[in-house]
Amino acid sequence: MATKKAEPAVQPENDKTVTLAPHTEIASDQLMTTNTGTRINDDQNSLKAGDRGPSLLEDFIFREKMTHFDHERIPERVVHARGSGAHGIFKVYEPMASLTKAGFLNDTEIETPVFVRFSTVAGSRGSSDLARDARGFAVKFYTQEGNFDLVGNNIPVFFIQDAIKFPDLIHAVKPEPDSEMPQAASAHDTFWDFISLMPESAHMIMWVMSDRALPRSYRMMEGFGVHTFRFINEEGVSSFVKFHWKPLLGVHSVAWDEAQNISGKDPDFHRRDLWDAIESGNFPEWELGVQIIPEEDEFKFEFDLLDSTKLIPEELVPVQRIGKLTLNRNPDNFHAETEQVAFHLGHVVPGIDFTNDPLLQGRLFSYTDTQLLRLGGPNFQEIPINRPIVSVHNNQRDGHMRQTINKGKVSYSPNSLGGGSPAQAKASEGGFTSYAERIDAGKVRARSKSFFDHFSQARLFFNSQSDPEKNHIVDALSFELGKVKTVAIRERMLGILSLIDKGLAAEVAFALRISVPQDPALPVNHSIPADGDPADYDSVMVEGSLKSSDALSMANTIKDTVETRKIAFLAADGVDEVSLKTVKAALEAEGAVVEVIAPRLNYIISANDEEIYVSHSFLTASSVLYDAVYVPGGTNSVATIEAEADAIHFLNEAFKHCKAIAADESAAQVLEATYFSKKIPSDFSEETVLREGIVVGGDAETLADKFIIAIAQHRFWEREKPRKIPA
Ligand code: HDE
Repeated sequence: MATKKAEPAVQPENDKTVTLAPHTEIASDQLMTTNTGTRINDDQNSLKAGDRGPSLLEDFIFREKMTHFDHERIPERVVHARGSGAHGIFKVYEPMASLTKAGFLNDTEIETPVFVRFSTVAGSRGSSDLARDARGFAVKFYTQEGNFDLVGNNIPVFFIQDAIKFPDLIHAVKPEPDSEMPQAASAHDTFWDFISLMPESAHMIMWVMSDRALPRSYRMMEGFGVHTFRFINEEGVSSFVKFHWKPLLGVHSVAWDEAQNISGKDPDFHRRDLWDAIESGNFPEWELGVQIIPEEDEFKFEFDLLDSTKLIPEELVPVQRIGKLTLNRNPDNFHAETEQVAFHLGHVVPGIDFTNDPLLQGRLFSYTDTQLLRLGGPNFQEIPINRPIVSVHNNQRDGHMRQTINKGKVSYSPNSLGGGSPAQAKASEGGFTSYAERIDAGKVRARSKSFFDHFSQARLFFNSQSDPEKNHIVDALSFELGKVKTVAIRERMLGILSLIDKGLAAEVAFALRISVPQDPALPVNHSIPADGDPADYDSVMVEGSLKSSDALSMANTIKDTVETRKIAFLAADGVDEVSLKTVKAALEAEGAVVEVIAPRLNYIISANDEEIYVSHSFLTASSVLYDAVYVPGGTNSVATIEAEADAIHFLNEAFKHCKAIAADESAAQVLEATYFSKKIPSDFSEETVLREGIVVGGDAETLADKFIIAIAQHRFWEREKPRKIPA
């Protein structure tokens, strides 16, 4: 579990952060200089002829400052522009030698430094964290054998099967090119036009319409390498491998209405959450999981291992947890680190290799190519955050902004003048050798028929969801297609949905008030070659033998901890100290974060005349920024809170978003003033608390215990059914 450290937060060092230190500038107690080190006497006034001007071209101090400012921006990433990064370490549990020779997966003593960047995909750099979207989960391991990048997402499958469709997919989802609307949203015509013509996206669509696309926190989402990769051991034996990240806090989401509100109240919600957790010593942790498939089992599955629209159900191949990632240090500078970090699937180390997944193969080209534009030239690997922790020796030279001073005359190989250096590394010396997969094939532009089952895993995912999760998918599709203006696109999508699940299609059709096409033909994949026969591109209908998989539902996630959950206490002057402090202490002992919210900022005075710190007034706080809410007792405090419209709204909204709610016995009247007063259960047995998520009364310790059980459940989705809360 994440460890809670005493303040102040430490910024742990590792082999990578040590190499960053010489590049780090600290201005404290220093005099101001130009970029050439000349001390600056006046940074307030430009050089002028007379105190009323004009300005003089001679002013090298002004010119340097302004020129640098004029050139501050670099192109944002074409996708995944909005992101947040953190440093950390990775440690393997047991040597993995039987599967891979990768050093960092074999030495249990080594703490491999990592830099991780989380991101949304579609929005631009300044967009909200809470968009309905996949999340990027990119990890750079600075290993003793060079950098290994695991550039994954929080969803284990992808929209398309062949990289050549990626520009089309992204053009469709990005804001429409004439109006540049909508920002960071897939709910528009061009996206659904494309999707409705691409049946291969059906599985991914189920995931992005599910709660997975609305994480509560980056710290509470899974990560996936998506493609099948290869492990290679010392004997050269290869196994297929799928990579997973399993968060130790469980996988949790927010509600869609909540997400939209958070986008207004705090568009940096995920960035702030990650930053604050690390600053306060609540280091986020994930276990690295692998699914291993022996080479000889390549064709044993109902789907193709090279098809990135398919996952391997954990029931078929269990996930072995092989090591732990801990994020323990925030970056010092967003631009230098998070913005300039350059990930690429081609950054591999001996022991890890690629497969022929056509999506993976295309990505191997795209990532370096995009860095050349984004970071301005071929020397981006020399930017401190991108440098490996091992030394670099080759004959690549020059280019814009070259940092390395390569000594000597020789920059070619073979050479005799340099004594043959740098010499190629034998495999026994750690030289990378590609897996000698046998290929014997004609050169064709084609897609394998083994990729044409587009629906069985979309159905598996839908069938695996709990009822509330299914409802959320229906609501999400109704919302997204409701924003689509072209009726024909909505109808085409209903055709696709009915091939996944007829009930799902019927519910979305009901919301849109159009009818589901009866027995729709299996959709043709419309990206067919000009001379192709459409019949050759039909989807095939496969009834997968696995009907449901527990690992796919977030309802089955970890629900036994309240660590790092944010709990709002609504209080005012006259608050009863025992009822506030006892519950606060109990929650904090379990690792939760408590914030007191009051009508005015700074402090309240308790019934015993003690000042109690207030984190937010109702002006700057909102229930959507908290996981649960508690109203402590105290006659005057309760009367003030009951009369405070913002407090009642806070509670109504918390109820609407299915959060745990608690009130001291004497504060019960505050809950009576809410829209959900009729839903307050009269008994508070553990069973009721687990079902309803509302706790009122009892002594403060018992109340705290029950409240903790409720918060750990995360959400009480059953409450959504009546939809009676007008908050
Ligand atoms: Fe990416 N992707 N991608 N992608 N991707 C980029 O590279 C691309 C795909 C992912 O935090 C770009 O440096 C193609 C799958 C992450 O810096 C670009 C295809 C997965 C990040 C690119 C895919 C990802 C990127 C843009 C289809 C999950 C952010 C900026 C073949 C496994 C990394 C950049 C960061 C970023 C291309 C599909 C994950 C353009 C061509 C599948 C996490 O190179």
